[in-house]
Amino acid sequence: MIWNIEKECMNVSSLRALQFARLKNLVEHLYATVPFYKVKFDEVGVKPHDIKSLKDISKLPFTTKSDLRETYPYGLLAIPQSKIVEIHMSSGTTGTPVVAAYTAKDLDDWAEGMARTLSAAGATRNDTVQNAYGYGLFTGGMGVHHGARKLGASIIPASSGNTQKQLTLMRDFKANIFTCTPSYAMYMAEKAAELGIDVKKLALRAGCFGAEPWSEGMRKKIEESWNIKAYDIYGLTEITGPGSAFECSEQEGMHFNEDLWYPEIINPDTGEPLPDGEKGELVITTLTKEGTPIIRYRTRDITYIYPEPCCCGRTTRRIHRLFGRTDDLLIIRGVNVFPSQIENALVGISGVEPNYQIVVDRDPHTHLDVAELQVEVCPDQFSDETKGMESLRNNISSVMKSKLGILLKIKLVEPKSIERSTGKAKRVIDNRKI
Ligand code: DLL
Repeated sequence: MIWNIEKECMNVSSLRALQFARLKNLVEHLYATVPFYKVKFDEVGVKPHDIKSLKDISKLPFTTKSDLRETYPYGLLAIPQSKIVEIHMSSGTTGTPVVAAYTAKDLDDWAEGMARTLSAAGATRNDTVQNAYGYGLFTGGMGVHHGARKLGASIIPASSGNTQKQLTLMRDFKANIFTCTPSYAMYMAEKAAELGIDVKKLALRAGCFGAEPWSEGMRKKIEESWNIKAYDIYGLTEITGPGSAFECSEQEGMHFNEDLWYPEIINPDTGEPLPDGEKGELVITTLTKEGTPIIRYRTRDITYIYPEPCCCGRTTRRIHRLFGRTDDLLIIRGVNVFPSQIENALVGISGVEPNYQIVVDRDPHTHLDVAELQVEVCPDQFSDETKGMESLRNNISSVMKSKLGILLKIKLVEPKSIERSTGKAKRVIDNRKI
């Protein structure tokens, strides 16, 4: 269902006019009020009056993660601090955290993006949404929460973890929609089977999954295990958390809420803008954000924008399911591979679970990369019999070779031995960087 027909199905030229008006406002405001942006604009010699059309956005400088880190905590605030009502942050596991500060109006826009997302997955005010994204500084929990409030649904703010209780809540409160990372959805299904709970008999119809890379193969697996429709949803702390883009019932790419957040695709090596249909790095500008607005944020996420409109009736452009992040790209002996490609190949192989980890090392003598794919064998297939395990290993190796073009060392591991995640799963251990 379409939550906001006026905005989501807007005539394209009116949408472009709205985006331009918002961009112009933003640029003028930031140049006048945020010293960080004034310096950046002056460095590239661009003034607000140079932005005469939407296309001129490409004249503006990019903002990067290190810019955000260097201005921690409040260097990008574009409004008096007294107007800030909520603060979120990235986990900061790889350095200084990145801060996003919201005014009441920003929260309303975020809720709008998330209400559109939930509505597209079929949620209505009569439904119960069980939210198993983590609550706290992470944007997943609160983002879905604000959106479900706006939608008028009943929310179970379960947060992540406590899996047995999650399943009890789902059953007792007859949740219709649930939200969490795809890897947690898989883990929950596994736990339910252990506890003898048939999740297919629950009242669930759909789930909104995101916050980490996942594949079409994984979608099918989740849909089958739970007997639901599984929707891909996208967002990031720096821009707004979940709600930036979402799938509709066509499940053919994610509609970008582009009246609020403007997407571009650029060549990650040159920074040149790419036309719709071409794959590159997603760059996002917040068009209405008051607290910590961002111009041309380099997400490092790789995707393309569909050149043709969706048949659902929405006019907002769609981004393709994410291929991966520029910083997650594994270059193994010169071949480029994203972890989600490995996952997609893996889910088609019988006898193994889609629980995996890739360990990459560099041989100290040959200086060549060595990648080991650790895969869990299904409980009913696991045995001490070497022959059976050997043929499974060979099968995985040849599927990887033919689908990805790389030779991986395959290590079969015991069922349930790879650590489960209730949030974002860690799929890659790259020892080359250490
Ligand atoms: O993960 C926001 C979010 C929460 C999105 C809940 C969807 C659902 P961060 O922790 O800042 O924010 O991580 C953002 O996660 O740049 C992508 O690399 C990745 N990501 C998010 N959604 C998807 C997705 C949240 N659907 C980073 N597919 C982004 C693949 C995703 N990767």
